[in-house]
Amino acid sequence: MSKKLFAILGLCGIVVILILVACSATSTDTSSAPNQVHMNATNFVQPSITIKKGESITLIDDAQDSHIIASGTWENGTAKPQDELGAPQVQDLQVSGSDQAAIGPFTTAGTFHFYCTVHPGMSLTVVVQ
Ligand SMILES: [Cu+2]
Repeated sequence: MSKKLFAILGLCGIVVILILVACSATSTDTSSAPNQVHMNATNFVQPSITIKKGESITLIDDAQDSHIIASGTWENGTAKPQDELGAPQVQDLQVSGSDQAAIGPFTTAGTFHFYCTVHPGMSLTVVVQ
């Protein structure tokens, strides 16, 4: 009798664990929005990101310092503003400390460049596939 009871309790435990695992997996999926690029005080945390056609990117400022993003890149310490055909044209997109901003959607496949006008060398390459 008590063995049966233990078996039933054990099965219930397994079912509960399976439900918890399934729920946590689902909530992880929804909480991690895709195409995030984090920024620290002076730079993009990653130099490039690859996305699919039609998607946007979200810039997230983890520091207190503001960034001003524009189309173009840094070349040997010199800012090179450049609007690229097929890319969203960004001019003076300000991202304040602990804030975020989106760029996109990117509707054309290609390789596009953005930079921060405040911080020399702060460049981001977006590859759209
Ligand atoms: Cu910056």
